[in-house]
Amino acid sequence: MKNADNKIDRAEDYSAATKLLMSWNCPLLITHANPDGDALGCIVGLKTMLKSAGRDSIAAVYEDPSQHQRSLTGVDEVYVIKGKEDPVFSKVDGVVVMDTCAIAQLFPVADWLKAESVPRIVLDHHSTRDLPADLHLIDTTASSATLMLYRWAKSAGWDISGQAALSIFEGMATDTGWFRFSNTSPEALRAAADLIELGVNLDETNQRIYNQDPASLLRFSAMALSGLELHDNDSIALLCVTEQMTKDAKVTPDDTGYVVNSPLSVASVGVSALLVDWGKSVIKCSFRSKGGIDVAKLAATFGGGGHARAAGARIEAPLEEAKAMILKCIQEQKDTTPKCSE
Ligand SMILES: [Mn+2]
Repeated sequence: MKNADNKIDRAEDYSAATKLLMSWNCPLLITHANPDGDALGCIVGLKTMLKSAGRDSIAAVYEDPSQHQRSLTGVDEVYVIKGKEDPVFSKVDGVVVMDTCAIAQLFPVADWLKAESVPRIVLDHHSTRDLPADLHLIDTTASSATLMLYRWAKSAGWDISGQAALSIFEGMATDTGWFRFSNTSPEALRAAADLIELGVNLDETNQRIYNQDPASLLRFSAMALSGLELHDNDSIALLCVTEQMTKDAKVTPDDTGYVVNSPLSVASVGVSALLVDWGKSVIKCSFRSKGGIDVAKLAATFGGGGHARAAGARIEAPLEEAKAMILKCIQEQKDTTPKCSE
């Protein structure tokens, strides 16, 4: 098994991946913990296409999907791996890891992947990579992992209609902020147009994914924002959330992530960090940036990973200590960022 470069997605790489995947009887399709629309779109989309091709596979996550995640197509049917001793590990003969290549994001499957020499394919568009694989499909310029899955499907000749089209579309749309973020490429828009021709209903999909939040999320948001800290002339936003707040607002841990985006709607805010304190001195951090600060670098400082504008990490430290470390790291990175418009 080997580690990967920044771009491995020539036509022959996709054919080799298809050949390897088709040599397995029952692949396990997995993604990062706390999966977003792109992650879930990958595992559900690939499972659907393999099913159409008459092949078995198991698409799996590590926690019961939240209500928000369940608004995505097919997520109700994904298997939930319950810990390191889950019987699924003895059933599968290959693994496809999608939308991540960071071991830290694969808990609780990480230990099994490290211990077993089960063959594996990685399909990813992130720049953080420490998971060795037999075959990597990597394109850090791809707007989403589902766009890479679309390329793979085209190369393999899989049936992309129906639910597969919807899964791939949902992944592409959510990872690009409904085709608004800077990662929206002409290729992503062309693929989206193809998927609409294949039956994706734009308005239905938009209504189903957005503006469907329960009132509890708004209450949680109000709690989280009440503790907002703004530093360095309102350019750095820090939000802290505790387990108790999620209980008081009656939201699930998976529902906590989205508040990190709120501060970015403020003109002066360039970077936003959300720290979720689950007790036992483990702080789950989400970082978002408008582009001036590379939050993938920031997350990597703490053993995490992600993109330049969206990343995450787990820090083992008390909340106040974690907060101070993050603030210091952001300030240090800011100092070395070339100034263009100030
Ligand atoms: Mn993604």
